[in-house]
Amino acid sequence: MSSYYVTTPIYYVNDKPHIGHAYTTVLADVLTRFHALFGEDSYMLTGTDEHGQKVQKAAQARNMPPREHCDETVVRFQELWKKLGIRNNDFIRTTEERHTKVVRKILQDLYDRGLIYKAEYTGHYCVPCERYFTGKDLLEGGLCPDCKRPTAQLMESNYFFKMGQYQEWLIDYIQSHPGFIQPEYRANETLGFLRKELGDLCISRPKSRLSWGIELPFDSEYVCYVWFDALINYISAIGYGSDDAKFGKWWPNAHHLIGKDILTTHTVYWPTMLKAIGVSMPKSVFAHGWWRSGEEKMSKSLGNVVNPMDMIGIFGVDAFRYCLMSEMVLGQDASFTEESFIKRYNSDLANDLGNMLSRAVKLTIKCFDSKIPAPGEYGEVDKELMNLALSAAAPLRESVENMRLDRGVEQVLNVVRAANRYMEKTAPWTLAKQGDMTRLGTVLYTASETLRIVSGLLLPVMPEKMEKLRITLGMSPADAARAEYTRLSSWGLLVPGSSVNDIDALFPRVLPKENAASVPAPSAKAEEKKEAKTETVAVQGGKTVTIDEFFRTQLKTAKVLEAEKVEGADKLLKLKIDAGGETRTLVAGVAKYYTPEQMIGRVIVIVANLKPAKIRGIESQGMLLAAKTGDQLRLVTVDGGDFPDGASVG
Ligand code: ME8
Repeated sequence: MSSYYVTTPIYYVNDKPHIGHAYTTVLADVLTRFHALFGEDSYMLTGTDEHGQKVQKAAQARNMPPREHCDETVVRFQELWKKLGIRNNDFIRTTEERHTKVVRKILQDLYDRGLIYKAEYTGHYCVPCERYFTGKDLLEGGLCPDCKRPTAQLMESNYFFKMGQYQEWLIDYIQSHPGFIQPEYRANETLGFLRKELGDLCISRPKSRLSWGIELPFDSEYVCYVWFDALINYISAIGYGSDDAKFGKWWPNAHHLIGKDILTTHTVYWPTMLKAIGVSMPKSVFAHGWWRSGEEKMSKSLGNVVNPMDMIGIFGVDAFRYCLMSEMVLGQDASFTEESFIKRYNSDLANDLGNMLSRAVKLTIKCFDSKIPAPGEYGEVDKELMNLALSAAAPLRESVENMRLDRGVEQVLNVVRAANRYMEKTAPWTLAKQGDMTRLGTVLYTASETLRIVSGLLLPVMPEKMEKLRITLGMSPADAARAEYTRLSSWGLLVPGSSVNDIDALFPRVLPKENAASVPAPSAKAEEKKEAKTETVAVQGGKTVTIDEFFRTQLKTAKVLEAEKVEGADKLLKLKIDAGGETRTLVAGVAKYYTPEQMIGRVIVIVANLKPAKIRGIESQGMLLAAKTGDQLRLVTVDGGDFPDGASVG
């Protein structure tokens, strides 16, 4: 069995985790689960970077010893990962002995071999980046080339790693290993950096200036530079120098995920360090882009940093994972807005996937006593969907392997959309009405089996929700949680006769903050008008609404149970309707066009989240839709007539 080892950066414990940290970690988890699904032995590492100036300063600000500060802050990361369903195999803290031991061993070895030396140094130091720069690296005004903040000039004795001697080797390695740095343009960025002479790397900090770090084994006056210490986590955690079998198993297939901010450390410092200690290169270093807050950089000073816990509160864990994966094209920057996530959630999950599931399950419950029906003979339309579902796994795999998760997810959603169209074409609700149980069985089986496949393909992204979906389809909990690649390109694995379960909406629609309640109550005058005129929804020329604005209006199907004239108002009918398990009263201005008898039994479309209004002393809980021209009025209904009550329209 081939192996797959993926790492995230280890995060500084100077603050609480934000959406950027959550993104890289969810990405690593999704990749690990996908590779496991493809039959690979997969291993994920994450952790925390606990030494250095940033952490020391954060601890000082809290008036706390750094160790205590780390012990407290690390929990925030660990708890968030648990909450986000991250199944990391290990969590490394750079203050753990298993790590510090390896760092000290490497330092001593390099020192003994003359690859680390002491020298007097004058340079420009950037405190936030914890890096030295030479004068020629600096931007105008002596600013740091990375964070663009002022640097300080420093002169001190320090220890240096002979990084410069590997420059030619590194250029050659990058050029001859095309997949090593990804995306390709990031490799070009590193090669651009390597066009300038590569200096040696200062790997120490005098304790007089910074005491929070790993003491150099050959000079107790110094601690190790935080980056030299941190990068080593990728090998110390998997048994470098202590467990050869473990190290030999994972390291040959190591993949580092990083944000584009830490490209140089991972594609220049780290490879030269590995080269010096005689360890092979990781298979790949993938730098993803930056989440921006709308169009702005996300930063504490701008106060626009997105807290993942808030997003979990709005969307739930799995849908948040889904939105993170589908909203960022890997490698490129992405703009985060709550609206764009809500839009993605409502269209892909609430509408496409959630709706498809509820259509299939509700009819199975109603028409087959909650048992998956056996399919009869498949027709062309069934085979078309079947083939689409069966051929979804391969392109998804290709997209994942090419680090195009957004595209992979979209391909699966396209199958879901095709399944919804299939339901409209085959109209199982009409088959039910006609009592054509054989054909109905085939349609529902085809729909459910398609859902089994797509939910299996989406398990790595939404493990909890997809497991729930699969249990709803009558799969055993063990089967529901287990996705095997071959089972996702095989047909007929749902067992006829197994019991489906009724569930609440898997993905209840999320309304934007300023929504629903803000629909104004009609004034008395407006009420009068309403009596005379049944309202229709129209888009005026030139005045467009966004999809989110549109979906603030909840449209639903409902069945008219009772209808009667409103006393003293010749235009109004009082209706009792079933809006999907709830009975409501509606007052509608349709009496001139429909008799009460004509209304009873009809499936109409209503605005379900309209603020109730009193009309002629009767509380009207919603509004029906109708089309009107001249003196004609027709109800808006659902094609095919007999359609479940309470279905969303949009
Ligand atoms: O750099 N968008 O830790 P760190 C996307 N300790 N990803 C983001 C992001 C954003 N706006 N902000 C942060 C360090 N990230 C070092 C790493 S590794 C040996 C040492 C993610 O806490 C992204 O993965 O500053 C980035 O690389 C990482 O958080 C930086 O986390």
